[in-house]
Amino acid sequence: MLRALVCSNSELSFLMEAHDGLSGAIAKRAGFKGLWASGLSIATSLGYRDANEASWSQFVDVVERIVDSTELPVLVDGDGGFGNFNNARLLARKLRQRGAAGVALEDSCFPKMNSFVGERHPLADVNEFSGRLRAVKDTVGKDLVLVARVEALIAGFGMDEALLRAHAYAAAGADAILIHSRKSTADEVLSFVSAWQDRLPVVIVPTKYYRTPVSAYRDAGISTVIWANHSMRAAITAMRHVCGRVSAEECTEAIEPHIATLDEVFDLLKYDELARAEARYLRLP
Ligand code: SPV
Ligand code: MG
Repeated sequence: MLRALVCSNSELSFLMEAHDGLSGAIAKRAGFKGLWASGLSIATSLGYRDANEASWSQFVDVVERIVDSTELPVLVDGDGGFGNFNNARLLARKLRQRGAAGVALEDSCFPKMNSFVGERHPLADVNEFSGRLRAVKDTVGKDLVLVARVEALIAGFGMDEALLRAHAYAAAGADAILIHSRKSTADEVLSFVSAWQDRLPVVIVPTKYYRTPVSAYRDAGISTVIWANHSMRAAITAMRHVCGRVSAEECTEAIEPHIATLDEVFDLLKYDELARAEARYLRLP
């Protein structure tokens, strides 16, 4: 299913960020057909920075909850693979075991830093990173969609370097290329796509260039848009608001109409199914 979403150039697909089972369930209710297990959002929800502070196993545990609670195809942000080719293929195997549908690997060095923090990130050597991709492809290639993420524009190395890397990663077996940009317009992403000429499907993350209408991406033949961190950021705003009011007012009456009811919580997590299962299976003496 993820292959159909990400690897088709004929229709633009959308992946919504999830950072836990709850945000995954909410995205599913909103109609999203696939999810992005965001490294930034998962790290943030665990109280870590997006700098490989969370271990790969902590990360995989969260992915398991997202997959299990939503049963949607999940493209996992695998950062740089948590090390060399061997760490990357181990991560990919574990993600396959937990039911992920795909993994995106970026050409960063371990430990990585979030793409929007700092200016000139060190990039991995092209050949070394291609080896990481090949190792993942050889290990899980039949079962997981492999997205190679090019950080050259983010790191300020320019379009030629981005294209050179995308070609190398395609040759290494990637199923799609994620081209990332920190610009406030989509210009450089769209230039990349026109120079790339549909060689592999292109995935984008319009976090900074959020004003561009998605029709521009459809026209350009982009395959997938990832809304990478919006539920996590929405949660921060909502929780900050509620905590501030409750702290100041020493009372929850005023915020009660503005937060989800308990019935909504029970509905989201399908407590009704549990009640039906109890009626069927629970025979108390
Ligand atoms: C993430 O969601 O963790 C991403 C996208 O990798 S970004 O934060 O833009 O690097
Ligand atoms: Mg990330």
